[in-house]
Amino acid sequence: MIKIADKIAEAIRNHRPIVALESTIISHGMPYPQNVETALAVEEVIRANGAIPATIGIIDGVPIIGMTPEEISQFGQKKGIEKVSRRDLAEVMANGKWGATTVAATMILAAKAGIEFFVTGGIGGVHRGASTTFDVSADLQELAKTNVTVICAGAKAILDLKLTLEYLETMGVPVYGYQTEKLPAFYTKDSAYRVDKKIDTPEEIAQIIRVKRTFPLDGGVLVTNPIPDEYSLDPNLIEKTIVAAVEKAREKGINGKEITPFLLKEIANITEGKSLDANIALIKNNAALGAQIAKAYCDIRNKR
Ligand code: PSU
Ligand code: MN
Repeated sequence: MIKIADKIAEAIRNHRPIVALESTIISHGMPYPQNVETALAVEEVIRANGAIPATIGIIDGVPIIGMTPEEISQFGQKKGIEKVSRRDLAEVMANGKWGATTVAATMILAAKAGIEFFVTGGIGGVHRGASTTFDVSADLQELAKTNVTVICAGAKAILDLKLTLEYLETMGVPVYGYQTEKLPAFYTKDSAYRVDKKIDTPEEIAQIIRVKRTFPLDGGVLVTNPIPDEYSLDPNLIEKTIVAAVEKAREKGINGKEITPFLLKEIANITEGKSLDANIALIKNNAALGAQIAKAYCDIRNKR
């Protein structure tokens, strides 16, 4: 029921390092044409760092593992593509629709294809005000149960980072900081919160994942990678922007799956594109690290 591109299928057979990429960031996370340019550039960064990229999305009801550049380009321009998380997967497939996969849905499809690493910008989490709205992204549940390592720049401060960390701890998901002890907050290098452990090299992360997988201990791993210094935005400005965006969403009564894309667009508008530049820079940065971790992991596994 899924289509794996020939190149990816061959790489899986030969135990080569593969890095999955999501498609919600293309259709809902960035405007055209930056979305397509970024998606293709991120694939290039992964190749340059010794791994094979596999962008995942749903076309005419079929999950594609390893979209072609043409498919990515169509994805970035087509209007009305549905955002697909775990809940939406079967319906979109059954009805032959196009679907943009979130972190949760991309993890599911990657795992089914046998891909163990996945790079994105930011994960979903526990939203501000979740004690009354109950808005907790399905990404967190997926990290709890699906055997994929997700490399990201932390979570946007549109979320309640403290509650997000508590939730991940409860669900048994380790949160590692790449060369940092503080949880990166997407647009900013750090936050007030500590990660579970600082890790300094891709090899060190690969060793831990190797133990987790051979033991085995089910579930995901979260690697958080700070945005490069030169792109890091002013934390006060970001906080003000986010408070304004969250307030506007509340006034407009936006909720459910619409809220994250709405907040992302609002923030891009308020910061006049600065947030978009930051977003592009951090995902490329994550792609390099993700490829290095995938490669280090394959080196360990293939040695035995
Ligand atoms: N956070 C970002 N950029 C994104 C997303 C989250 O900074 O593009 C997307 C991802 O695809 C993530 C999804 O999996 O939003 C989470 O949506 P929700 O909160 O509805 O689960
Ligand atoms: Mn939600």
